[in-house]
Amino acid sequence: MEKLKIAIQKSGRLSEKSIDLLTECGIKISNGSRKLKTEARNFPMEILFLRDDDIPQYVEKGVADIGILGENEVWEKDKDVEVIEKLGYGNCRLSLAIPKDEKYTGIEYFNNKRVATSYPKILSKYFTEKGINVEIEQLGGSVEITTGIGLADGIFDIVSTGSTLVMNGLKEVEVTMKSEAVLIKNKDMSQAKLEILEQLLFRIRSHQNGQGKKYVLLNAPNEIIPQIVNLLPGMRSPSILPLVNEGWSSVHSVIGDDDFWEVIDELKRIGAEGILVIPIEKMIM
Ligand code: PRT
Ligand code: ZN
Repeated sequence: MEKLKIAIQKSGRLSEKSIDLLTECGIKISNGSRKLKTEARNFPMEILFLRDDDIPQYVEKGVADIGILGENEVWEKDKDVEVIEKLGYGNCRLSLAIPKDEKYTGIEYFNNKRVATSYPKILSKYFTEKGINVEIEQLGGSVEITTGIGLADGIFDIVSTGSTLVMNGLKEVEVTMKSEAVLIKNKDMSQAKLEILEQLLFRIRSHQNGQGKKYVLLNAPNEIIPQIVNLLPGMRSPSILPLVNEGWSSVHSVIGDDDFWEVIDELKRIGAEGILVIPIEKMIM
């Protein structure tokens, strides 16, 4: 039987979360990331553990069918692969930063300056579009120290909390793009493999649909049900079940994490009782 080959990062920021995602999809992996290659025990999938930089190339050539990596790496490597799904972790931004005491005057600041980065392709495209002429110093890492030692006037790098910049006496002056982990695919996959991929995507989406949401059950006197329905629109609409206690109903619905406490406070205020909140593991749409 055909197996879908997926490449994930061997060791780094995305490794654990990528394994977790597969686990959430019910895919059991035997040997962890110590080997280069392993097989799923209960799903037609083979897992390759690679450096993230190499994943676009492996997927383009079809050595792996699909891969998980940061969007930033996909843009930089610019291989002929297709991004099929954003995965919601590994979030970061690609930013320009300069020494904190420099006065920033806007993007023209960078005209005829030297900028150090590990993302030369993305950066040169960015400045070309802006019509700014810069000299790019391409480095494999530790880009943030280059202004201090006189190698560059500014840097272009990945930022998440911003503390690395601060620690190195830099300030972020432009956020050029946002990135997160994505799933990429080879453009020429067999029908059998595409079918396995569909199955995987269905599981990933069901897991993601449940993220950031809670299941809510509560009891309420019938006369306030219209108000509750307004507060809890749910997936389609809430379920309402009569209670043995005459004139009362039980309401079941889904609520988002974002406005969770406001909605709960409002439900209590209008007279809902026995409110139960339950985490959602998967949500099949
Ligand atoms: O060995 P391999 O080549 O596989 O790994 P790598 O060292 O190239 O990548 P890794 O594991 O560092 O990152 C993998 C992916 O995680 C990146 O391609 C991004 O998509 C994503 N990601 C998310 C990050 C960060 N957040 C991040 N903060 N990648 C790197 N950083 C670094 C950044 O380069 C800088 O040095 O963290 C520092 C900044 O962090 P803050 O929090 O101080 O701002
Ligand atoms: Zn890398």
